[in-house]
Amino acid sequence: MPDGSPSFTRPAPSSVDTRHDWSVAQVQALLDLPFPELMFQAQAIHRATFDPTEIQISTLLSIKTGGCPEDCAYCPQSALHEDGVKAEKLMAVENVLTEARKAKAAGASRFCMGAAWRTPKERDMETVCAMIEGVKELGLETCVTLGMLDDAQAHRLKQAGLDYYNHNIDTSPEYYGQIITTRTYQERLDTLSNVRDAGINVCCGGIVGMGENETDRAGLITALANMPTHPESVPINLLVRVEGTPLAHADEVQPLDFVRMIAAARITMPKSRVRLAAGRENMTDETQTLCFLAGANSIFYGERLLTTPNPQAQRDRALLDTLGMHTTGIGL
Ligand code: SAM
Ligand code: DTB
Ligand code: SF4
Repeated sequence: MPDGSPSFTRPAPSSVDTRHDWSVAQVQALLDLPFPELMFQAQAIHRATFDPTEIQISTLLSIKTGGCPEDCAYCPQSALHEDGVKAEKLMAVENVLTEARKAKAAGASRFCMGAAWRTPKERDMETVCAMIEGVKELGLETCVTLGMLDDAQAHRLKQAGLDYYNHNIDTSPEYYGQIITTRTYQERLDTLSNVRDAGINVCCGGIVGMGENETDRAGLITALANMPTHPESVPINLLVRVEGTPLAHADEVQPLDFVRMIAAARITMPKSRVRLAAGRENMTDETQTLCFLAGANSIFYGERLLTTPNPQAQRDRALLDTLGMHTTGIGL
């Protein structure tokens, strides 16, 4: 805390219990708590493990856009959906570094590079490793999301200096088959264990608003919370409904139901960074604030996610200022 800042109540970190044996019913019971009780529990845990006024910011860049062979129903980058996203080639390393410099100047602490691949090809791995090395040299944390990885690919990324790998389980094991048919849940878990075994931090979360029921929402949190090691970063995305994708007209999520998901992630994964990820463009400042109060302490920062808009940096700065919140590392 900077000098002169007000102090805030924080229980001792030792009081936080990290469990990996949640039942879906227990997580469901959390989601069903009276809202004030759920928020109190989430805040108590948040304050024991983190500074509740601090937020980590990551900037995303799509280094290879569109033309993806997978059929993820939510995704505008699948070649199987007619949504206007055109397939592009992998970006040149220098152009990626130019974007990373801009992100650093704007105050991001982590730079996340996403590619619309099922799995990276050999020659692409070389280019991506050069990007990771270059971004690291700028003093930013690195994250990539490239699809499925085998053991050797994970080790190669680690050698290049990769800090985080993002690979989401997206939804509950039961609902997964309604959303993706070209890649199994088990294949996702295998990639995650290859990443973990290579010593790379794991970024893994899911999406709310894909037509899943309440049990599926509890199932998503349970699957994340019961991983042998909790993911260091847990992105909770609100579906960005893109015209032309099969989920373009999915039912809207009630804002407080989304806040409940953030709180459940915070309570079950006390030491993880919970990210209020995609979907902020269509959220009020008040909903975002409730997400921060529920324990979200990371956001994507910058005008674009991968292919869809994210709030303007100025709006985010104004919101954080209003709330008296500050960012990790380099300030905004
Ligand atoms: N192709 C790689 C993969 O799927 O593993 C990496 C990129 S993919 C776009 C990364 C994640 O973005 C997906 O797993 C999904 O959780 C999220 N995502 C994609 N489209 C989204 C949307 N319309 N709304 C919210 N999240 C989305
Ligand atoms: C994650 O969980 N969300 C990000 C990131 N990881 C790669 C992606 C959100 C994508 C939203 C739709 C788009 O912009 O294409
Ligand atoms: Fe491809 Fe990833 Fe989009 Fe699925 S989420 S279609 S794998 S880019």
